Amino acid sequence: MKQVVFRMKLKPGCEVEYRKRHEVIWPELVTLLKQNGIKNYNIYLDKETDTLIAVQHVDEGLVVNLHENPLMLKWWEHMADLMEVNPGQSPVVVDLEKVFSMP
Ligand code: RM4
Repeated sequence: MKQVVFRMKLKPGCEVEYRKRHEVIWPELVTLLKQNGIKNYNIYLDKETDTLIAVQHVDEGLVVNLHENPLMLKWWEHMADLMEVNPGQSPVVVDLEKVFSMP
């Protein structure tokens, strides 16, 4: 299991809707994420910069590329109006590096 941390960008003024859509996240998407080794998945918002920080625990043995998965693509399309996205509507993701850790 490894911790994966990355940032995404929310469009200004989209916090409420972003929260709403995640409060009713599609159960089938949760299943898909878990089946692909993702758990303890939390997303935090820096309101000052509209930056989303995602923290996941990932079972490396289970992770496959979800960029081709139809359900993942459908969710990204669903969220695209709220976020900074790539041409294919996946969110722009910047991996973050750990610079300090205290067990
Ligand atoms: C985020 C973004 C991520 C997805 C989570 C569930 O807004 O779309 O890619 O993994 O939702």
